Amino acid sequence: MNTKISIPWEDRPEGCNEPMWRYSKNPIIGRYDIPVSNSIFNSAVVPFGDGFAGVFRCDNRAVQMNIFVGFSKDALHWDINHEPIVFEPGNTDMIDSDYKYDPRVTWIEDRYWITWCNGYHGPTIGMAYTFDFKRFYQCENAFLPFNRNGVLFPERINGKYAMLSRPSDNGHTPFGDIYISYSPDMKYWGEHRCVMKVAPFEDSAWQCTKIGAGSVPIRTSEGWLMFYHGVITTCNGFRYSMGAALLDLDNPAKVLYRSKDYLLAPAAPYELAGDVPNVVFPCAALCDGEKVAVYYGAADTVVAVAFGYVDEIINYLKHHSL
Ligand code: BMA
Repeated sequence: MNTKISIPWEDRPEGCNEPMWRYSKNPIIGRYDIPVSNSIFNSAVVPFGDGFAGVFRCDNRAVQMNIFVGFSKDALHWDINHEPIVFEPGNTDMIDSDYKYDPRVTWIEDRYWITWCNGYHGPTIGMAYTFDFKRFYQCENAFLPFNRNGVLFPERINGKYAMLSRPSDNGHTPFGDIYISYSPDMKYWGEHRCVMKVAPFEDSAWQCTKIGAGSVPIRTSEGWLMFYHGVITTCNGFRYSMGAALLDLDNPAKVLYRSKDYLLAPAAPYELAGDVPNVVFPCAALCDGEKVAVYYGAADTVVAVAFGYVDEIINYLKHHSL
């Protein structure tokens, strides 16, 4: 956990008893915030220099999905480049990429790593690194197709890099559980283990169709705190909500606690209406050790933020766990 940074924050609104609450000025990024965009959503931010950098999913007006870099002083007001990221070869030959979406970013050891859903004969996990958010080096895809929601841990675990992911299909995937994989070098991944499965409908229906890792896990004294999305299939299609899990620090395949009650579900107008209604899709979290700001895509159209206190969220998980 980074204890020096000043993260975006707004106190809990009066009368609110929820474990997390929305920023009053949501959405922080609008769908047309850059000239080419149809929508800007499911995006990731990290502390960078004396401010913040982000990797944003922007679908253009041909609805081609790509990732763009942006910078901010306060992590709320963003300047997003008008052109998508151009990659150079990293640890392999340049890989085809029919599309790129749903980025995550984390600092590991000496550089920032970006993972995203990469179109290579179907969706799989693309990877790249950058030192400066100016030059980007695309590496081997982590897995075979089909896979989505690849999220790296911010440090090695027992000497190896670790990534969560969600094996899927080539379409809108009516199933999906969260797995963990390990790598000695960020290129070859193995030791795949199941971490969490969907919940039984009768126990926690909001996450009974599929689940996927959301934010880069945050190290706390009690475990890795990770925000994830859970999906229910309704008569109008999928509904995406946000929960959290606390994973064992030494063996993150072991779930200590996991949301039975969701932390945030579509309810605000910008979550209910958009290109895909009823979507809350977390992709990043900024944490100062005490407070957390979670960045999520809303209705596949805009970017929004929700706040909470780490100890309250962990406490809530303990008392509302599956
Ligand atoms: C998933 C991905 C996400 C999207 C979600 C809801 O399969 O495509 O990018 O937010 O569906 O449409």
